[in-house]
Amino acid sequence: IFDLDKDGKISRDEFTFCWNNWIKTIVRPVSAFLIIDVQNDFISGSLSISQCTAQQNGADVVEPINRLLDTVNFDAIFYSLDWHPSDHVSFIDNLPYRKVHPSSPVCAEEAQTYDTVTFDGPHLMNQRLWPRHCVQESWGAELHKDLKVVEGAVKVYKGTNPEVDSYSVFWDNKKLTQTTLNAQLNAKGATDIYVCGLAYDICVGATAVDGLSIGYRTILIDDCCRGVDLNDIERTKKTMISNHGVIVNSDEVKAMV
Ligand code: VGL
Ligand code: ZN
Repeated sequence: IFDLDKDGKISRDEFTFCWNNWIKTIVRPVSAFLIIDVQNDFISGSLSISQCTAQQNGADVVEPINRLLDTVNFDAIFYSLDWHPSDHVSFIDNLPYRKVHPSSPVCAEEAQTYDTVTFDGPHLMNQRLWPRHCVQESWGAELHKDLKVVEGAVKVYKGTNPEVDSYSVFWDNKKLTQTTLNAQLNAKGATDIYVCGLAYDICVGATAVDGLSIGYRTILIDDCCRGVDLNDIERTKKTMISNHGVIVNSDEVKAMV
């Protein structure tokens, strides 16, 4: 019944027709757009990813994200914000106030920004050290001024516990506490989450992988992400694919939603 192309595949037009007229009416996907941490500090502030090994420009995500907000009819829209208290465990300048365990790969005296140390405490915890960034209410924690903030969208704040970092927008890194994201997705009946933002290999990757493990159909929008390290970005994509995630470009999204 289908016109197949020469590789025996259904053509894109035909697929779009089937998707819109038959599949969607049966599956009834409910889409949520998750825009992760498009904040000043990651773009031009203290943790600017342009200074990291991948040397990417975080501001590049603003235009394609705005275009999606203008053109795609998502059922729900979420913005996450990295939102740290001043004494946050991930800030390298707070290291003197914390206890590094003897088993740490790097000792407190030698630790440099981007190193991972093992903190002592109720439980041992590996933590990468970052420059002070996204401090609550500071300019660095604000969303980029050109990013469209849609009326009715939900903001989710993470990394608010001084004792534990939070890369995923669902969970802190120790999986001790959840943010409100999952409950709010459930409240809206979301089945499909479209994930993008900063940083690709840190918070975007962690959120997308958690989304898959919770059971959302999870779509990573490649050209709306920028990251810290090219190898880690590749690793993130492989993990997504091996967990049945989908990676697309923003020009493909309109036909999927
Ligand atoms: C992030 C490093 C530290 C991120 C947050 O949003 O990707 N990266 N805190
Ligand atoms: Zn952070």
